[in-house]
Amino acid sequence: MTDTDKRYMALALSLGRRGQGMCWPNPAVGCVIVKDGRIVGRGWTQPGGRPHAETEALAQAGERARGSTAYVSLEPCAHHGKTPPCAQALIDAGVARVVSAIEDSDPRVAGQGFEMLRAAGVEVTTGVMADQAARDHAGFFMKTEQGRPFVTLKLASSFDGRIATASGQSKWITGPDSRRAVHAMRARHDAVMVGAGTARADDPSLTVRDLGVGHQPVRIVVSRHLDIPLLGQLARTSSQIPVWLCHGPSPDSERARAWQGLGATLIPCAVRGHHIDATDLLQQLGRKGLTRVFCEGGSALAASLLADDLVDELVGFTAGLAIGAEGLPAIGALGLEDLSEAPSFELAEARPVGGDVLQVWRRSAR
Ligand code: AOF
Ligand code: ZN
Repeated sequence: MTDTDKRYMALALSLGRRGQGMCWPNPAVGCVIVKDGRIVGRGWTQPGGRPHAETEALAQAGERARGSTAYVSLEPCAHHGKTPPCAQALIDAGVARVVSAIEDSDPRVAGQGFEMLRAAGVEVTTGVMADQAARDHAGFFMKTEQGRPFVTLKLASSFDGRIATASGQSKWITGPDSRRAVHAMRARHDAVMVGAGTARADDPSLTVRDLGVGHQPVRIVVSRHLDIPLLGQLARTSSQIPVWLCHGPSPDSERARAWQGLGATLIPCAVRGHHIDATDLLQQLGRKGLTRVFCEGGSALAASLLADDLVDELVGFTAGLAIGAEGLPAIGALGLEDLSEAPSFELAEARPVGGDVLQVWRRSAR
């Protein structure tokens, strides 16, 4: 592995990230083809997951792929799926060397892509920038290995961790720069998810706005009783941008019919205690193909996810406001008896955003 390999892999990884939020159920892969020190092809997984990154890059490279090196941010696929295997396409194009970041966790591939290439006499180097690739593909790996999407929990709160005043005022705790950053984060996720309390209190549209982004994530509301306003922003836009409603057993049939009439997808989930079972909820979303979910609260849903150890990343936008104990806490009761039971995270990033502070915390290895 050389510095040149790392440089081209960094480019392949950044191309791959362009597809995040759009390629599910497939991973967002990037590919760069280099011939005699020049880039002759670039590609990334296309919306909906196909064509794959290698197909795109090979098409651009054409004849120049012969004798080239292909940098791919994931192992090239080996299976005959909806498209022929990328490993075979690389072989057929005469690629001399393949540099890959990390093995594919899909059991149909899992090392067989590398084997196929080696058997055909292609030189294979693996593990280049594997840590970054593991982070970029974390959603896809989580879905194939654990059946659930990667979960980012975003909280926008006051300095003292409150998301609303006692009277329920919750809009604009954090500033416009934070809101723009949130929209950019939404765009890189397959779905944005909130609890019913938040849907009722804030009437959010949960869309990506003002960024020139055409793609919109799925909007998910978790509501045991489907108790979500039928005249709000979500209902108004549900025929254009998908709304999925995760509900408990035997919901109110009139509400269910009304939402179905508006084009929403209803997803029945198991219930534990008074709430939707967070583990079952995420398994259902994994079955639907989601790889990356951006949860924006509220406090009950955040607590259910944390209590079941289902939060992979925390994103906090903190404003210089103090709301006090009568305000609504960002995270509901977790029922901890000892500090050692507290879900814990490691700091990955901290920086000012406008007048607020952004923190990103990643789940500690456990
Ligand atoms: C690649 N390059 O850009 C992607 C890959 O349903 P299919 O046939 O499209 O196959 C999906 C699988 O292909 C997916 O589970 C993962 O293993 C791999 N994704 N592979 O070589 C790509 N997106
Ligand atoms: Zn492929």
